[in-house]
Amino acid sequence: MEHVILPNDNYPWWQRYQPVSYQLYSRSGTPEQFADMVRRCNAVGVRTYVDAVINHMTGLGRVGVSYGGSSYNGDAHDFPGVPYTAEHFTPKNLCPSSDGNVNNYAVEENVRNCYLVGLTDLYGALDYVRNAVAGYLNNLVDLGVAGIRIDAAKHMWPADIANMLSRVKDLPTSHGFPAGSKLFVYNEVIDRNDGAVTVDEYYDTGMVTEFRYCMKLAWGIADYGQLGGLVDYGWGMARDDRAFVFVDNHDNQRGHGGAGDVITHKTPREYKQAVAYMTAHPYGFAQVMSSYYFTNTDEGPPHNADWSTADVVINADGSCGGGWVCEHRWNVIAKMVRFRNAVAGTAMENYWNNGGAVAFSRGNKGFFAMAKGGSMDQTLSTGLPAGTYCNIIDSCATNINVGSDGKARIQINNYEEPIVAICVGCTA
Ligand code: AAO
Repeated sequence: MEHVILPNDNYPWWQRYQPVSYQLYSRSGTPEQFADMVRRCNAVGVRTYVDAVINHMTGLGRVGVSYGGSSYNGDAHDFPGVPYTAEHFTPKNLCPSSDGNVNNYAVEENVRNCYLVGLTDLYGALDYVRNAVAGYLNNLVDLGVAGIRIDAAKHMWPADIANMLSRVKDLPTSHGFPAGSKLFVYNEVIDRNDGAVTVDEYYDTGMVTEFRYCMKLAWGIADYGQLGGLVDYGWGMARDDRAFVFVDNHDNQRGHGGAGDVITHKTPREYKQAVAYMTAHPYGFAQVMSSYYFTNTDEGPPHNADWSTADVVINADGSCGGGWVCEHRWNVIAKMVRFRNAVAGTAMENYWNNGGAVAFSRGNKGFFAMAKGGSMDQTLSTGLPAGTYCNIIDSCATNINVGSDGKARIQINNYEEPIVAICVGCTA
């Protein structure tokens, strides 16, 4: 959507989190360009989901005109592009903090009725606001968008989100969705057992971000012995069918929300192991991150001379250039997505972990092994039917023979990509 433009801060990435209107103009282009992208992606089976910022509008003090021509004035709560005026923002008397900002995560009303880092908080209880947000979401649905991330859902009342979503229509069959398909929704709720708001409150409005997972996975990659305890329901981690998991996200990879103990593309060897373990493991709905390189944590994406977002450069070998990391194109990560799809719906079995290497099967469809130091040699139960399989990670350069007892000798000798993944029906 249209958002603030901040030249004095060199157009930081977080401009986008200060909405001005629901017109689809942004630093990435025009509504027509967006609609064209979504249409072309749907045509080749790639779905689009949108980061929907519906908790708030711009920060206080932000004044200007956005990409589509809509003006904004944060202090006056004036956003004619929607339009929203002062009456559409959460009444001050509902926020229990002294300065009007979120400053006490132990108090539910503070988290949900106050201004998150000074961002003007929409009053989601109003029919007018619910309708305006639903209008935005329905426009996305009409264009063929398949899902949304609800930004700062933690700062919205679940009942308000539920009401907004109840006004959203089914996905259009004209874009290839089966009749009756619903918008895919995940709620951004940072819950690290340290506040009044917990992820389970959002199970009725979609999936929930599981930030404890980033931290526990980082601990596990540092010390394989801890990988066995990755999912800890005693810790309040989200139900398996609601958990939205990821190794890192755009905030915690650069020290914003929920940072600390997170593995990122900046340590590629560890990152590949973390993504491999996440994609091999059955817990939750897994998101693969795709980033751009940065040195300054406010720095926006690669840009053109006018600061609009630059195109992604695709090199001859399929990797990205021009400042784009494209983790999703890294060999291990792309291959492990194939593995995850091949074993979908199966349980984790035959779990084995000696503190330096880990292995498990996924039903009778796949088997995964990973060695922290780069090498292992173990005979293990694979859960697979007898036969010859090949390691998809090294593009089938090595074969693995599973005997009639389901066991196989698993050897790893690869420092950079110390992973074996075999699956029924998988080839190079
Ligand atoms: C910018 C400027 C501000 C200015 C504001 C308004 O930086 O100085 O006041 O504009 O003019 C992004 C940027 C912000 C930026 C904003 C708007 O990150 O810097 O502000 O755009 O342009 C909380 C929220 C969570 C939020 C996160 C950043 O709960 O929803 O803060 N994430 C989303 C987006 C994010 C975006 C926004 C929301 C706003 O993903 O990119 O902001 O649209 C605790 C709490 C968390 C809380 C964090 C950070 O977390 O539990 O709920 O997240 O603190 O305040 C340990 C703890 C963990 C703790 C964490 C702190 O890990 O275990 O619980 O430390 O990092």
